Amino acid sequence: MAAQCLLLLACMLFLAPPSQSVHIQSLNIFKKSPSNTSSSALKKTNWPKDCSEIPSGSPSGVYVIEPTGLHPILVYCEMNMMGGGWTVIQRNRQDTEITWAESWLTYKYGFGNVHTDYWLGTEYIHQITKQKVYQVSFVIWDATNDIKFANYNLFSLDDESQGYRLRLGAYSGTAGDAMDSDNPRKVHNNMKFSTKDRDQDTYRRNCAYSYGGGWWYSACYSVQLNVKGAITWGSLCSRNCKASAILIKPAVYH
Ligand SMILES: [Ca+2]
Repeated sequence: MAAQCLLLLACMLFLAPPSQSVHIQSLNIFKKSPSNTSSSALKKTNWPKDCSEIPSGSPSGVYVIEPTGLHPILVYCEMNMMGGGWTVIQRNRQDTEITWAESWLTYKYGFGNVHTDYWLGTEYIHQITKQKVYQVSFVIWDATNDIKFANYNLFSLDDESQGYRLRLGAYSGTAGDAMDSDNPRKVHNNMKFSTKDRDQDTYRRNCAYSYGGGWWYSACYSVQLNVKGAITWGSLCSRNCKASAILIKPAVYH
């Protein structure tokens, strides 16, 4: 199992475009002889558990992290904006090449290109948010390409048996509190995740089938970021936002 994970990681690194580097905190793992792939050897490498464990001052880019209980995964770390240390779990652009209309299983383990537009994986997001108490920042580039923020001081996903239900804390920011609407038909906080092949929304029909991408639908949405060419954030931009990103890092308590 460990050897397979290492091989997968090596392949992912190999496939990264040469112009876009992958930052490796420790190369010790690759200095072992090929035959020495026992789990004890691999466990000596301590990858960051999320991007907040990467030293401040490091550049934004693609890094290897290993959340507790998971194999190493590639993720984009935002190290400049808002104090840095943010793990990027979603990124999309209006002219994205991916359709976002994927199955439950594809959403579970992630898809897209970690250098451009991608979904990290619902299961991986859940596993990361199990480690500590996390906050989230939804970053929205509106129809005029102005950058807006919606921050929630708590963020977690329940496990798969609970439908990856979304848990958000208190809002602050400039984009508007569109994830936590008073309208039960448009709310996203406390909703289960739905995809075209797994309807867990509160609508009599299937929101994900109708609107494409997987999301925490109710009946159906005021926010939809996982969609091709129709990114929506409440009244800020409706199907014409330029781009989005969802960033998480451990909540700071003073
Ligand atoms: Ca339904």
